[in-house]
Amino acid sequence: MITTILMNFLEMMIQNYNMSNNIAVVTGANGMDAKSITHLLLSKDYKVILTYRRNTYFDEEKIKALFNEDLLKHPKSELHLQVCDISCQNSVNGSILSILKEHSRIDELYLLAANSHVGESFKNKELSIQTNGQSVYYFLEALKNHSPKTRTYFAATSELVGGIESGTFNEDCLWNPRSPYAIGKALGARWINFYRDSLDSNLFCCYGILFNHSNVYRSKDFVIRKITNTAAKIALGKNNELKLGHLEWARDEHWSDFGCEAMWKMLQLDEPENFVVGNGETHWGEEYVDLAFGHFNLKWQDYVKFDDKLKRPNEVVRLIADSRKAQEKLGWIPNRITFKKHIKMMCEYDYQLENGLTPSRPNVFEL
Ligand code: F7E
Repeated sequence: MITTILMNFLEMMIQNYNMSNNIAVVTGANGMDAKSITHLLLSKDYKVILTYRRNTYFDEEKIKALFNEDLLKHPKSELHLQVCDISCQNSVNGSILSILKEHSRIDELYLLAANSHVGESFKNKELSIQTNGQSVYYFLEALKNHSPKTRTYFAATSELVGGIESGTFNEDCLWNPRSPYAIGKALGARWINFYRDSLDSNLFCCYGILFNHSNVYRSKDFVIRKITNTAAKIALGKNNELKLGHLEWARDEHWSDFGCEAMWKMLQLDEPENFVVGNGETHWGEEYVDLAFGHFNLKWQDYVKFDDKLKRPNEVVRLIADSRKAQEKLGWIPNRITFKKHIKMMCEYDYQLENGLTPSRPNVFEL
């Protein structure tokens, strides 16, 4: 009798386990990509656990409010927050253990937290290596010991490339990291390969070399948002100049939600592989300012001023992706919106925001 009851109970547990939604942990709750992929995962009925570093700038209620609509639309989805300092091995290990204790398993882990400002990394070299590189080791070691079935995505970066004078960049090209940020990311990517290929771990883990990407969650210290936001302020008479380091840079820029879709697709493959993700077209700094100021019928030459203090000691000039592998194996589609439309959507959002309104995030999957 007791055996039958126990058997039934076990069967029920197994059934519940299999039927419950996928569980994903996403690091870096304050960042653009973490917010963007959380929208995507919630729309797929995931239970998402967003991690954040406890500091004075984190507003739990504000972050949760971003996802209210997703949770209402997808009542099976769930959102949870978890404190985790990725630069500390004890904190990473403790967070993984407490998530496993509370939620029983982790199906997918998205390592997106980083010190992501390339310019700033020259001032905080060691911290950049630790958060952008060594933290990957902390997570993979914790998974190896406590959750070896978890699938992990790590956000590598086109900054590994170091700039290319001509041609495009694919998965086989040599890296030439030119900033502490990129050196950290290179280390993180090497840890991924190590834990995937080494026989005593054999984890399902991979990285994406995402070229520049942005949306309205981009923070204003990155050049694209600095441009669209300041142009909007100038159009509203709230500002009268935009200070930049220079305009001699060219970037291959896609809308962040599309890059996040590629991350998710990478973790659905049968075998883990690394991918380059980018549109395959590059735009010079002058085109960025021309389109943004042009959107408000302004001439950028009347407002843009240059300041050498905003230049980097080591500049990455031109970046352009060859994402054919992602297109073939992930079915990832580049250039779903034009660069002009990309800038326009950010300008429109910033105009409303600076005008005291509460603009909604463009959902590019519904355009
Ligand atoms: O700079 C130049 C700057 O800081 C773009 C990060 O997400 O993408 C991003 O890195 C370009 C650079 O982004 C200013 O020197 C001129 O050439 O917007 P950014 P980034 O360095 O391309 C990659 C893929 C990542 O992985 C990174 O995490 O613009 N630039 N004047 C300026 N940049 C800034 N921020 N501010 C200026 O005033």
